[in-house]
Amino acid sequence: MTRRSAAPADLFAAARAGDRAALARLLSLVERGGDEAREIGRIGYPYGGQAYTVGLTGAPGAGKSTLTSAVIGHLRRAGTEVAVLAIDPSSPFTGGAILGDRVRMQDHATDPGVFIRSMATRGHLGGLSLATPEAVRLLDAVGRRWVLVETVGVGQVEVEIAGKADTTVVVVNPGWGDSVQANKAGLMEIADVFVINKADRKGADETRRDLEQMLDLSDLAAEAWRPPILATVATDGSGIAELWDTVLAHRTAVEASGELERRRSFRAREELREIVARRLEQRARELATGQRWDQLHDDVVHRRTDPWTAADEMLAGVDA
Ligand SMILES: Nc1nc2c(ncn2[C@@H]2O[C@H](COP(=O)(O)OP(=O)(O)O)[C@@H](O)[C@H]2O)c(=O)[nH]1
Ligand SMILES: [Mg+2]
Repeated sequence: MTRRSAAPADLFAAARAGDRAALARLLSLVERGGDEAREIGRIGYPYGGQAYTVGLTGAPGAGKSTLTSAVIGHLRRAGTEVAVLAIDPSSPFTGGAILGDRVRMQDHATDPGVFIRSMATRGHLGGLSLATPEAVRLLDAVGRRWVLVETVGVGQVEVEIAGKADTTVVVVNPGWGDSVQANKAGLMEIADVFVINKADRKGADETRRDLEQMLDLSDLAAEAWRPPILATVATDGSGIAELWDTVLAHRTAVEASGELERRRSFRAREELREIVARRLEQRARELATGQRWDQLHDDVVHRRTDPWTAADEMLAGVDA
C-alpha cells in the first residue's frame, strides 16, 4: 500500500506508533481540508486532551523562529519532546519565510524527539482558523505533549489563532513602540508573556517601560496573572531558560485557577460556532445558483417580488 492511498485510520495508527511520515501525511490531509480531514478529526478526537500548546507570535522578523529553535534546544537538553507548527498564511508552498524557518530549524531536523511542520492554508473550509486547531489536535492525539505554534502576529486572523494557545508568548523588539505594522492592541490582548527579543540592540529598556505602561492601562493589569516582560537574545540563547520557566509558571497558574479549563471551554464554543457559520455560508453559496435562483433574481429585478420574500422562498424547506 502506498502512502498516497493509505486510509486515514491506518495512517493514524501508524502515526500513534511513532511513524513520522504518516504524521506528516495526516497533517497534509488536515491542511487540505475536506472529507479526509474530517475523518482524521473524528478518528483522533477521543485520543486528545493531553497536549499543552504554547503560541509564539509577533511581527515578521521579530525572531520568532529563532526563539522557537532556541526553546526546542532548551527542551531537548532536558529530554522533553516537542512538536512545532509554523503557520504562514502568506506562503502556500515554498515561500521565503517557510524556507528560512526550515533552514533555521534544521539543527533539530534529525532529532526524533522533535517534529516540525510548516503549515499554510489551501482549500480548507475556514482556512487557517479551522485548520490550525485541527492540526494541533492531531499532534495531541498522536501523543505529542508540548506543541509550539509560531504565527505571524499581523492580521486579525493570525492574532486570533495565536491567542488560541494555552500560553501565548508575544515577541517584540526594541523600538517596537514606534512600529506601526504590528497589530499592537490585538497583541496586547492575547499576551500571557511578553518577550523583548533582540535585547542585544539598544532600546530594550524603553520598550519594557512602554509595555509596562500599556499593561497598567489595560484590563490585563487587573487580572490574577499580569503578563511578565522578559528579555531574550534568541541568537545566543540568553533568557531562553527564563522564558521557558515563565511559560511553565503560567501553565501552573492557569491550571490551578481553573482559567485553563475556562479558556478551553470558550475556545471549543468559538470553534463550534465558526464551523456552523462556515457550513451555513457554504450552503448559502450553493443555494445562490441555479434556475430557481435566477428566476427569483429576475423577479426581484423586475419588482415582481421584494428581496425579503424572495429570500424566504429560497430558504423555504431548506434544512440548513
Ligand atoms: N541581533 C539579534 N538578531 C536576532 C535575534 N533573534 C533573531 N535575530 C535575527 O532576526 C532575523 C529574523 O529572525 P526570525 O527568527 O526569522 O524571525 P521571525 O520572522 O519572527 O520568525 C534573523 O536574521 C535572526 O538571525 C536576536 O536576539 N538578536
Ligand atoms: Mg518565522
